[in-house]
Amino acid sequence: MNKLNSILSTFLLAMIMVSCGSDQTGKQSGALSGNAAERVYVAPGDHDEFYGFFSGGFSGQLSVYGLPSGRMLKVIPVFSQDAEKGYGYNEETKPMLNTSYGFVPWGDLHHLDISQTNGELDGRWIFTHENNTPRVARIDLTTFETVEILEIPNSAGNHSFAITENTEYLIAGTRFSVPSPQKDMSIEEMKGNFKGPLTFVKVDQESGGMEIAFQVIMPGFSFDLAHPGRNASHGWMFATTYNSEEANTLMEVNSSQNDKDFIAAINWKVIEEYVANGGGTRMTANYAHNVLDHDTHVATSTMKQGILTVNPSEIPGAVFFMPTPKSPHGCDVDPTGEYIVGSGKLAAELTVFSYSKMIKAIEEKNFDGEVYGMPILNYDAVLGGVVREPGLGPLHTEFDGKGNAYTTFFISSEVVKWSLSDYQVIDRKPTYYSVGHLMIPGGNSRKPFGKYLVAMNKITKDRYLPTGPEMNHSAQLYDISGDKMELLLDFPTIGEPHYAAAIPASIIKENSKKIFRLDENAHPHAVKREADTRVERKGNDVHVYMTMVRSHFSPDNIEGIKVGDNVYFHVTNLEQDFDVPHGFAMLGANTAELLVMPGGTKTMLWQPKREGVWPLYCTDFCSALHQEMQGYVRVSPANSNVALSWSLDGD
Ligand code: RUQ
Ligand code: CUA
Repeated sequence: MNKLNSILSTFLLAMIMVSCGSDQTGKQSGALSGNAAERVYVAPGDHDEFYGFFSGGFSGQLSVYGLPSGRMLKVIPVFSQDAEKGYGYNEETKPMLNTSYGFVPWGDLHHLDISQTNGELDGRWIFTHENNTPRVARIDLTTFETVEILEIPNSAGNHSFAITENTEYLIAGTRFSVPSPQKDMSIEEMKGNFKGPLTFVKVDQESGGMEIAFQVIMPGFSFDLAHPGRNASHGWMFATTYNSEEANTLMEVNSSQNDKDFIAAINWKVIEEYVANGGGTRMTANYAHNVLDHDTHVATSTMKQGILTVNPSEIPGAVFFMPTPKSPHGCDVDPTGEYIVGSGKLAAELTVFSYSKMIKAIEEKNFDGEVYGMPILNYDAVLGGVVREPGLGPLHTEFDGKGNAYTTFFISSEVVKWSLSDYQVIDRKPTYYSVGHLMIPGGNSRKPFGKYLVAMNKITKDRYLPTGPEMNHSAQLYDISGDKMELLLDFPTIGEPHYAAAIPASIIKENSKKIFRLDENAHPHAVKREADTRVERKGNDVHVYMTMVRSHFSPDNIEGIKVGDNVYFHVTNLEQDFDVPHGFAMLGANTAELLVMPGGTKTMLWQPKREGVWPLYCTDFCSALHQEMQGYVRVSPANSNVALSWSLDGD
């Protein structure tokens, strides 16, 4: 019970720190210098310097903020339905949320990263993942749309996630070890029988398309965070584990028994070669691969079968374990690729491993036993150094590219700046309150843009006007261009931002698509001019081929629909300039509106329940006569013989 006591007192301390913090607003403590407002002010009409992409956590979405202003620019729906945009409601995008469990309308988005070339942000795509139904997703940064979602089979919860420095692979590691493949067995027999698969997803360098390359069947630990090697350490992947105890109950105590868990160092190049030479075993698997077609803008979901698995204990040189104190969470690699920071959540020191020492220890076989047939490296041989008394409850570290690291401390609620050259603490600033992740634009690449740091806090408390029992989480922007960090701004976020990534606006702004040509719309139900609009009946299915343009629908009067019909409205927006969507809402529909982007087509299924005359209208204010953008559908009894007809202004 000693362990439990120490954990309880840690939390007690955390609560005290939080409540102490509540009467320091950050202003009184001098954290705000006189011209802070000026430094985050982006004048009306001016653009922000950075795009910031923030994980929406349990909202399942990704949000886009401008930095330094903290202005929210957009929510990009990824793993959850979004009624505002019709994502996951309209017929075109429903397949995006298909899985081997059927349609899953919600997801828990955790980490994300921007694609890289030679270890630098290239701004082509964002990749992200989901913690509940294991999935990874790709967002195209020319259109800011989710274009691909790939389910990860034989995994359970995906928490560790990383992209290699040329976007060769995404790694998605399981947080919950499970029987692999899944089967009915006693939970008590977990130890030694559950597995912790790490999935390597290959990314096509041209199209960005994702495909599972192989799954490394690791021991049944919880894989928490992962980061790729870079420069010299490119070809390696580092992932923290907790629960090396392989406990299955009262985890807050039972998975904190070992003094050290591990950072797993995985040489994926060795595994890649093993696989290329015919290594590995096929395992049954059933998983969905959902792709939004570039030309039709219609998503398809394909069920795939079988994956290649490898047993790392059979591949010499593939996996080594570095003992890491006290249930490590973050695992962060600096821009040079030499330092690997392991944040033991319950540790008094911050542990930093050296990549070159790791290689030497491997060459000299400086081992300290093994785990399921894979070597444990001698702790002292791989240790680069420790940061002493850095704070309480370290979680994550980012880098400024000038030799400094910044680590968040959840329990003592602060960001601490320290030097990679001598492990000395340089500065510390409080966060309000209880920070989880932090982000420096490019801070997870070879080339950070070390001007700002954003802390993402778990507790908001008194930072904003109270809004009922819950408040949005808070993000805080610090200026890190000088020796000391300076707090400049607070802004609320959507859901829980587990991580964020930011990039200079100049890298992606010019590539943002502005013209959406109608003649490039290859949707099978698109109509490109009003003369072609029509209504067709096939038994109980009625297809309405409709157009929208400022400010009317064609047709806008339809008769001959009957109770019990399945009415498919295929609505094409004839506008081609960006920022001119039209909406489509139908009284009595059991789904969300359509929000049809310029040049695009979307489909709503409406099953009229009652006879009558029912209105439809545009939901998005599109012109001075937006309010006039409306129409009627007449619904007759199931046995009526009202002829099918449609018109616009009597034609
Ligand atoms: S986690 S607060 Cu989901 Cu990234 Cu560390
Ligand atoms: Cu179209 Cu409002």
